[in-house]
Amino acid sequence: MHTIDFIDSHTGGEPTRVVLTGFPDLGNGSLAERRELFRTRYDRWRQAIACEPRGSDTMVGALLLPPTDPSACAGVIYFNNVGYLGMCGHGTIGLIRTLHYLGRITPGKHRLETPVGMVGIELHADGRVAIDNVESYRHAKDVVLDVPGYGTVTGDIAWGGNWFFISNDSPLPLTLANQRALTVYTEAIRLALEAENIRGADNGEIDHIEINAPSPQADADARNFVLCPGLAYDRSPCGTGTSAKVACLAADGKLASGQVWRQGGILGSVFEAQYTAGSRGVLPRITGSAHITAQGQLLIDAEDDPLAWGIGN
Ligand code: PYC
Repeated sequence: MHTIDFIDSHTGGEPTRVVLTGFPDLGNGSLAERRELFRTRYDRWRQAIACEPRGSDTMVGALLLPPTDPSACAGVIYFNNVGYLGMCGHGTIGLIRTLHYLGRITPGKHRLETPVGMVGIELHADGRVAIDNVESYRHAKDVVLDVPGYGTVTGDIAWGGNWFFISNDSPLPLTLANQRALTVYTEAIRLALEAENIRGADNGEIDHIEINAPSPQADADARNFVLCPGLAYDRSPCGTGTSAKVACLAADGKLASGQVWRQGGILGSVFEAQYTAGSRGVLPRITGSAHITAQGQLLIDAEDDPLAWGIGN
């Protein structure tokens, strides 16, 4: 029987499962190297932790690891029901909240090592977490897609720690009641990008689709609907998606350095974003809060349980 200690939290409704102990040794390489080892040798552990019956298609796992750079408070590899994420904004807010809950960090400034680079963190005394995300930039503007069943859809391609296609075109209002239809729509966009072999700057797969609309709530500047790689919608406003969005707003001259952008998600939860100029795009700061929801031990009965390693896709 394998045992894995974990803590769950949610950030604006989107869950994060921090894996504390019980994972196979991934060595001392860079986070990118350890993620590759995770992917090639231990992928079934991802499935066991993130997929049903222990997880779900919304679950983002955060494997807590020692950093290579001692100035970082931790290293992390994010994963979900279908694979691995470069960075994860809501997951980082959940992870920092978890480290605070465990008494491992106190309010103040910290650094977190991820496979796509070092991320600055500020844990506020009231529990809010600000992330100085990786440099974010727009790669392509006004990309026109022919999306079967929907017609022409125009959007930008931007990096915020993951690759995003960001559009204001929606056949329906962005409400929770429409989430199934919005999921089908955004999946059709993803398939159209794939069919036309449209990819990110580094040939990276554009595996997040973000639709934006004017906000129906007074405390946000816009509302989004974000389709994640595992085909679940992000319950939060999506930290990396907000970073990519801010990069596009900055590139269009619609958001000045230091100005606050309040990004609402489909549940009405809000992330605050602002940026300073970077060499290629913007250096975004995303602020949000998370809440602890569970602490426990996952059990993997590899001898006896035919679904011990989870239900993969
Ligand atoms: O908050 O960056 C994010 C994120 C990515 C996928 C789900 N949430």
